Amino acid sequence: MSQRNNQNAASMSAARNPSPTAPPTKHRDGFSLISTTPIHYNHDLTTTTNNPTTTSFTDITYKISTKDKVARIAFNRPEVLHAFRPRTINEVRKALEMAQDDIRVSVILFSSECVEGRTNAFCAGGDQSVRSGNGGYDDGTEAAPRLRVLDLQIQMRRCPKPIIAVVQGYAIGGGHILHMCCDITLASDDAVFGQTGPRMGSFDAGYGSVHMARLIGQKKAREMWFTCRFYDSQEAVDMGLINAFYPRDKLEGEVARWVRRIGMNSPTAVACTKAALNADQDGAAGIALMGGHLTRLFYMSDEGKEGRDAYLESRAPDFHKFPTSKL
Ligand code: S0N
Repeated sequence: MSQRNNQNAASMSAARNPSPTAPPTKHRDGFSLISTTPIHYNHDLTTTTNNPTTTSFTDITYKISTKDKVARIAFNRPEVLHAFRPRTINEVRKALEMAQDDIRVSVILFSSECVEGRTNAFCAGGDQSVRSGNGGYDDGTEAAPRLRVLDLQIQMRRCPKPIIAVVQGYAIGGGHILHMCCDITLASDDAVFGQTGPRMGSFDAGYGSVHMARLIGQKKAREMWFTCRFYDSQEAVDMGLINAFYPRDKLEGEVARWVRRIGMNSPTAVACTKAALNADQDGAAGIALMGGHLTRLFYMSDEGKEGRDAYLESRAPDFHKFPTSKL
């Protein structure tokens, strides 16, 4: 077994070897034992060369690591601080669908390709240069000016796999909202977070407002939107806007640690927890998603299978002979 696998296994068994005299310590969670070796992406699905199912992506990169069970979707428009146009959003939606359906993937990273000589950014929001005469976002790829960023936000909420935003530099406007829609945000120490809508003549009356208030509280959300101030990584952690930040040169390894730990945990438990945490904000659609997980598990139970078998065998079902039916 490799040193990395040894470390990862040790991190899981750390919680299973209690000493009768050891003082309690948070390090018993084994998190610090997990390898921080950067993730190696063995499949680059950005272009059709490696991915016959799609047209090539131009505005994003899309890679997966089968070893670490992770997909990485990254904005790739550094010349505009990764601002998104309609094409960009549609590519992210496609890649997210691929990652969601890929049984080799347990965790999804949402990031950006930072390059030397350019200001770092996760995403500077909607690309203002493709705003058409009537004000809408129009890059010629849709039949009408249309930016499906709200559809993307909902897709991210409905994705059963955890999505981690990896933020370097600016996360501004609609880019800031996308990191908030991720389940977890990890940032570099040079990250900057903010909304600009009221300064630019726009706003997000959906998750960009209500989910933000759930994250950082009503007063702070109103401050962020009404003043359009920017906040650094420390301020973002302090207000609950992000989970953690690291020095830039350590970020990749620390992200790998989070990915590996989440990837070791029960996918069903993680998916059901995500659905439950979203359900109170997402109304009937959120409850339906939670119900979908329950139904999937029920179909696989003895009780669920008895209904199918009885129908196929033309007999009355006996649901009461199974331990799971004793409520
Ligand atoms: C981030 C800022 C402060 C960085 O300033 P800095 O370091 O001085 O860099 P710049 O020289 O300004 O930028 C470098 C190059 O990048 C281009 N650029 C930057 N941002 C954009 C952008 N958003 N669109 C197009 N180009 C951008 C610059 O022009 C520059 O290019 P060159 O080198 O050629 O001059 C600073 O860049 C800044 O303030 N940027 C604007 C950030 C902003 O206001 N973003 C919000 C835009 N609006 C939205 O996101 C709303 C859209 C949206 O998501 C939405 C739409 C419909 C329905 C719902 C939503 C929703 O919000 O959910």
